[in-house]
Amino acid sequence: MAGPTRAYVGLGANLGDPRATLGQALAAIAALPHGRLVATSSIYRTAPIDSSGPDYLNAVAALDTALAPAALLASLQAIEAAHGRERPYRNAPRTLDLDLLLHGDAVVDTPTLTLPHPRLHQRAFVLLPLLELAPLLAAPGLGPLAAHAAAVAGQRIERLAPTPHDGAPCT
Ligand code: PH2
Ligand code: MG
Ligand code: MG
Repeated sequence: MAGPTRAYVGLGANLGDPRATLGQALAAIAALPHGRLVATSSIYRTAPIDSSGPDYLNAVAALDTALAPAALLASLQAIEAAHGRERPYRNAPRTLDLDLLLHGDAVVDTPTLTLPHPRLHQRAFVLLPLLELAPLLAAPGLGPLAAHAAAVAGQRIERLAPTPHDGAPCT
């Protein structure tokens, strides 16, 4: 049987208490069945892109999972819902957004899931935390992700110092 697959999840929040929410979301991801949380990026403060409201806090998590992409997406959406995520309109400010960015080398194009995430290389708030975790990472159709960093250099993003409450429950 094939081993687990390395997947990357983008986390974002700009309503409520984003830092607390991201911490709780990472704990919920770490508790998902059939896998383990491998690493979490720093938390970044970022300007809203095609969105409104306060600055976002963003981060990326790496996990090894035996869940198929659709099952992992459903698990992430359940965590979003548990944090009061509402979807009044596209790119509305949100209490918690969990985006499946990559699932190994999977290429998926269905109405509910596109892999790699179609905008991951265009958004500093995804690309830079991802490169912090995996500087040499390449993605299907995109090649080495570091090659895309120059194109997002104009987007405002600030890496925040860890607080005592941050903690990557990694083993
Ligand atoms: N998410 C969006 C739209 N715009 N901007 C920032 N800075 N961070 C996000 O997570 C974000 C966004 C849609 O999911
Ligand atoms: Mg998103
Ligand atoms: Mg989303």
